[in-house]
Amino acid sequence: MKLFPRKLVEKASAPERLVRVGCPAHNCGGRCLLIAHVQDGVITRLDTDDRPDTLAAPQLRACVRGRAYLRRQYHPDRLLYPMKRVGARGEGKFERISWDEALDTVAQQMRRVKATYGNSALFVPYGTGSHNQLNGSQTARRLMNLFGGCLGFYNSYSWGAINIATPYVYGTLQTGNQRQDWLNSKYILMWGWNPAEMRDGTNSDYFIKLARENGARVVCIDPRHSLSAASLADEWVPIRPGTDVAMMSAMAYVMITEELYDEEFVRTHCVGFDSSQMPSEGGESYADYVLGMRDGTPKTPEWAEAITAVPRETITRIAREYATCKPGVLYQGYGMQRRAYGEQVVRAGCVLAAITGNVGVPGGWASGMALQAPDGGALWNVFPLGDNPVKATIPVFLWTEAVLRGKEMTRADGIVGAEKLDNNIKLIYAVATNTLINQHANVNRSARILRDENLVEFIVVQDNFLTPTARFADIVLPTCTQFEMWGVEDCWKYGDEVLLQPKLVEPPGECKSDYRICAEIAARLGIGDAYTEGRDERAWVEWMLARYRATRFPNLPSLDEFESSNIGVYANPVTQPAIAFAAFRANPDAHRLNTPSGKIEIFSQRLHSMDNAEIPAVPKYIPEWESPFGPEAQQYPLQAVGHHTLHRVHSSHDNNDWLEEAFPQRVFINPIEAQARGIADGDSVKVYNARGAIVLPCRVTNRVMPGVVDIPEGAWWTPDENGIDRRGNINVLTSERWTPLAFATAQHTAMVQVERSQ
Ligand SMILES: Nc1nc2c(c(=O)[nH]1)N[C@H]1C(S)=C(S)[C@@H](COP(=O)(O)OP(=O)(O)OC[C@H]3O[C@@H](n4cnc5c(=O)[nH]c(N)nc54)[C@H](O)[C@@H]3O)O[C@H]1N2
Ligand SMILES: Nc1nc2c(c(=O)[nH]1)N[C@H]1C(S)=C(S)[C@@H](COP(=O)(O)OP(=O)(O)OC[C@H]3O[C@@H](n4cnc5c(=O)[nH]c(N)nc54)[C@H](O)[C@@H]3O)O[C@H]1N2
Ligand code: SF4
Ligand SMILES: [Mo]
Repeated sequence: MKLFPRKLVEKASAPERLVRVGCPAHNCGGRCLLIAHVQDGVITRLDTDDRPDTLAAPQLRACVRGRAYLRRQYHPDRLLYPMKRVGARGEGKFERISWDEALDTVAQQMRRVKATYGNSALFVPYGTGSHNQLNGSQTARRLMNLFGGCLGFYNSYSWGAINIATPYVYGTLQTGNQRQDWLNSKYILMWGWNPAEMRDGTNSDYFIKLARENGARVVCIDPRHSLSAASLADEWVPIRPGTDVAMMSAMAYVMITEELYDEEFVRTHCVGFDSSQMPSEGGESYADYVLGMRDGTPKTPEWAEAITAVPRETITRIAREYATCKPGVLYQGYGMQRRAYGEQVVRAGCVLAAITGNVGVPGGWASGMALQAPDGGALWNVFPLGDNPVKATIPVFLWTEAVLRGKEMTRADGIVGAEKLDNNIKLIYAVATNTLINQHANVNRSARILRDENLVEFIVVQDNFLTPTARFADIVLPTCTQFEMWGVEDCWKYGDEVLLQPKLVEPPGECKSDYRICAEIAARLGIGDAYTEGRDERAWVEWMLARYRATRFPNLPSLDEFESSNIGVYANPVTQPAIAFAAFRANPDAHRLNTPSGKIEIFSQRLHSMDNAEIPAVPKYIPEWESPFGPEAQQYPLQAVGHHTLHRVHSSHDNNDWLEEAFPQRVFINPIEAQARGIADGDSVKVYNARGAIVLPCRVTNRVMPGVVDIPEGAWWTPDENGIDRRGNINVLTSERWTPLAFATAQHTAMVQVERSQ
């Protein structure tokens, strides 16, 4: 297959077909509509949504990644046939084999590991490469469950701390209003939130734009002058990474001392704000913490300035604005909870929303996880996974621990569903994931662990490309893109749509869909009929449409109707945006929250009884374990953050040449730091710490604050002969240490040094 400059079809023998399809979204934060031009079995062009645009059901306009997808679809490096490893593990040497040999080997290894160790030694890692329900890691999960189960995991790399911390305050993750309601807001704090670059539901940036046109003032708090700060905000407030809780505490200090908080709402709907409403003796109330009654440190704007690098006047002004310019939204991005004490920033943001009385009102926002009211929005898994007979689950971020010392892991290591693990991970079936190497923390460590064949004995990887993870496979299986098979999808986090992803073209080489591969392995394991239930991919799509119809979309068209009308997407229009906690606000006694007190828990008795200084009962600023304030800053004085870039969906599209041209992989560094190191714009620089080193070009710019460097996450790890990564993968520098309460990733907490490189 040749790569095309513009037109793939020289002389068309059939008329062009225009098909509205869901974008092969991967885990990109959005769900959009594309118009695929199909001619002679080839997709020649991708356009975006052309349907009428309304506030209740806006167009699902595609981003650059969707529009540039053909460079991935028709990439010359697509995997075309199954391969087996011939060199050492991780060396990347493979040899073509037949599908029969590949699938027989996988089935035989699954049987062997099950017989030797038991089902709990099998593992399907977190993998978000495909969300079209019939492609992706869920297909392997169904296979494992029918085979007697495998070690499970809970939580995600995305929302690790926020998923666990939010319910401690609100008893639920459904804390978000439907986004049309943002138009009722007067003040919007985009706190570590960058929806112009990282899609957080298609159209979130658009709704913010409309809210601003409607008169809302928008402030962006981020160490980077992100595209959101540039294009959506009235003001950018740079803040030192990992210190947001200090600023939030100081804002609370201003609100308390100037009596700007909503006293009535706090009295009727919250517990633990001050000593008059503590659930038990002995605990420290939030006001006591903020005023420094016990530790002798009032959390004043002056105190916070020294920590956050935000001027005290700015902190004071923003506190006053947010407390008085109501209703207001404090939207928390997820980057700042992927950090050392990520739980604290989530709870501190929720507390500010609560004490300003912005909960349960139109134009307000409760903060926290913010799954969409009234029912949580996305369904995530419509394809039935079945029950996993193995009940033990690990926190997703601790999979390397389960490889090294699974048998020693207990509830103290975050094990849920059982008291302890009875196995180490021995077989990994990795589908649609780059988390074995690229996306997990501390790449050099993961590589060392995976190279050891005494630890994980067999690794199979299913992907479109020979990714850094696939290079560690014993067997590599080539799979379809979502244009080459049937699928269906609903929204990512926000939105009320179902998108059809019909098969448009034949796959190249010998690629098969993930569903087909798993079905063929199931047949070899004697569970083929149980796996397919007699359905092919198209029949499963009909089945899943029926499930959507039965749950959130009663008027959803049938598959035939979808196809004959060529609509591509069905939307539930949002004319009356749902407001989270509206009923609780109106009558807190009749509509108690699902917390122990039934109220908003500013102080958590459950956390208090854990008696752990790293898990305080009220949200506190805790200096991070790697920070500019610790001894490590002597050697590694810069904080490294890694934003989700327009170039990629994590590591997907790293090899897309159009996107690389638009958003080249570079480390962003402030002129002050560059000058001090003799670095000029465009220089090749080395970024390093004790865990490893990367070399990549730099961009010297004021758009990142001094003391911080930004290395967009997701670049493919490409080590040279000295083990130095030449592409710029931030995870070479990140740490495998997890957060104390959620056992979640803290990948954004990393100190580094930068120098010029040859
Ligand atoms: N283009 C694109 N969009 C995506 C994705 C993608 O890969 N590419 N991935 C999707 C997925 S799976 C997810 S989970 C989400 C992730 O969404 P997020 O986690 O919210 O995205 P990030 O870019 O990591 O972080 C958002 C912003 O937080 C800032 N930030 C980092 N540390 C701090 C801090 O300590 N304090 C403050 N105030 N700000 C900080 C970063 O500079 C960045 O601008 O994005 C989704 N959308
Ligand atoms: N340092 C740092 N690390 C991070 C993050 C961060 O912010 N900073 N973000 C984290 C977050 S939020 C997330 S969600 C994870 C994401 O981590 P992953 O879930 O690993 O996501 P991707 O890197 O996109 O890898 C998905 C893989 O699936 C493949 N793929 C695409 N379509 C298909 C298909 O149909 N079938 C199969 N079999 N394969 C397919 C792609 O080629 C790609 O290799 O990364 C996490 N890692
Ligand atoms: S946001 Fe996601 S679904 Fe939308 S066009 Fe971009 S890649 Fe596709
Ligand atoms: Mo994510």
